[in-house]
Amino acid sequence: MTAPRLKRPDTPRPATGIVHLGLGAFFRAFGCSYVMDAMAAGGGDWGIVGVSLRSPDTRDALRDQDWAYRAVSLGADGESSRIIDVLNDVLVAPENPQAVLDAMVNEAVQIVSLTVTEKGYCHHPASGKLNHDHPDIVHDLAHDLPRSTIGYLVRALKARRAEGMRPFTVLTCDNLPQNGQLLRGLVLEFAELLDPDLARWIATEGRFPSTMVDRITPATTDADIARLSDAAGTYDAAPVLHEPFSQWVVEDDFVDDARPDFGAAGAQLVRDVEPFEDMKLRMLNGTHSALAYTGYLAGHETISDTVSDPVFAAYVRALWGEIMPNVSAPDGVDLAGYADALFDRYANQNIRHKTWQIAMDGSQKLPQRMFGTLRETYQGGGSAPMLSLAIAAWIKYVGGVDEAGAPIDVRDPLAEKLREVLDAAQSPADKTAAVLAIREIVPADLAPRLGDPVMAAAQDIWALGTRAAIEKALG
Ligand code: CS2
Repeated sequence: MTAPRLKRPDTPRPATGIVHLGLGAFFRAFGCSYVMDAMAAGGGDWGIVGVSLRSPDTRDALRDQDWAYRAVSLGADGESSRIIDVLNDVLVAPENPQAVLDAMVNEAVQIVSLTVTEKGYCHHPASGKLNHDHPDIVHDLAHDLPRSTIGYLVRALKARRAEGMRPFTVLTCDNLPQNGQLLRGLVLEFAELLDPDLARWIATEGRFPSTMVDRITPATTDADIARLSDAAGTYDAAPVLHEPFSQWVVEDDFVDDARPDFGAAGAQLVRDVEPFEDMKLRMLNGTHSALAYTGYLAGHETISDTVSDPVFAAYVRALWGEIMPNVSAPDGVDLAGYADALFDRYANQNIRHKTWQIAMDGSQKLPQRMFGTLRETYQGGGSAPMLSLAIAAWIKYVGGVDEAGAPIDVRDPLAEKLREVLDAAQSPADKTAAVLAIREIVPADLAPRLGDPVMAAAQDIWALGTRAAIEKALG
């Protein structure tokens, strides 16, 4: 018998106050849940219109449930779930870009939040500047109906200005350093090309708070959907699964101070997010990426499988040993305790977070996850053999062939370019040199310093295999 469809609870629906760009599992497991709690505690009309920038899948799955879905918290010793009902609609941008702009140009919408992943910013990861050659940026400068996130933000702000409206606050929730400031710079660069007066208006009236977001959210599988439907007795076509832990640190700088009561929902509202972001990007995301490449190559499917292997458990501790000396702890945070808590989160066997999922888009992720630590380590006269190994593992991974000779499904906007330079080089040393020479990824000041240690690590990985190379490096 098929289970009946999950129904939206019969509670009053808040009017829309937020448009969210990039409605993936992460925001549905994280931001939607904060907004729901904030409205429960502090009221306000902060219903959300979600926008999928590419595929119609989420819209198609949620439509017959009136946009409600189940969020399941997977603890190490049990799970709990609740229904999230803050979405009022889901739009699919490529199907109807005008509808997305109309939603953003609604005066009741005071916040446009986004989780569009690193590559959604259409910037050069090494410099933080807008990539003027990006096909979507080229398109969006020439057409009124955009394709890129930056295009949507600027065109919508332009229309609001023309209508005499206040701008919305742009609330980025992606794992990028000083994400608000970065996005502000990209939006202003694009606006300047379109209309310098508009750029000036955005610069003075617009607000782009930075945020640090943290909740591990593995992709939902068909098996998860089936299991959860059986357990609940109702069929949810798009549940989200997440760890119990959650942290949101938000710079409290919103247009006209208009925002949900995020504080009542457990978010930290602060003046300066940078120390939190820096700690999280380096200690969590940096080790996540390191474990993703090395773990995948060693045949581990998930992060929890990886850290249950004693070699990798020691490896991640050694990585924190390299990373922590250059992290300044935010007020009241003990970095060693933070690392211990991260280890427990990684070890949670109920979270099946695939190494392959985290390995995606490395060219866009590694700069902010690892390069800052490396630069500061070298400046202090130190060395970083564990991070060098992670970079060598990434180089092996993007070569597209695993240690057993099987192909790897590499997902990265620069996958083709990486594969090309790697196929043209023969030895591990040459392959390393070829990748470190790609300036879009590796800045000129860092490449020469990385050369020797990453080449040495690559030689070990190619000769011994990744796991044995780690054992050797651990000594
Ligand atoms: C992960 C992040 O996929 C990835 O690159 O490192 O999604 C990570 O799980 C989150 O940032 C945790 O907050």
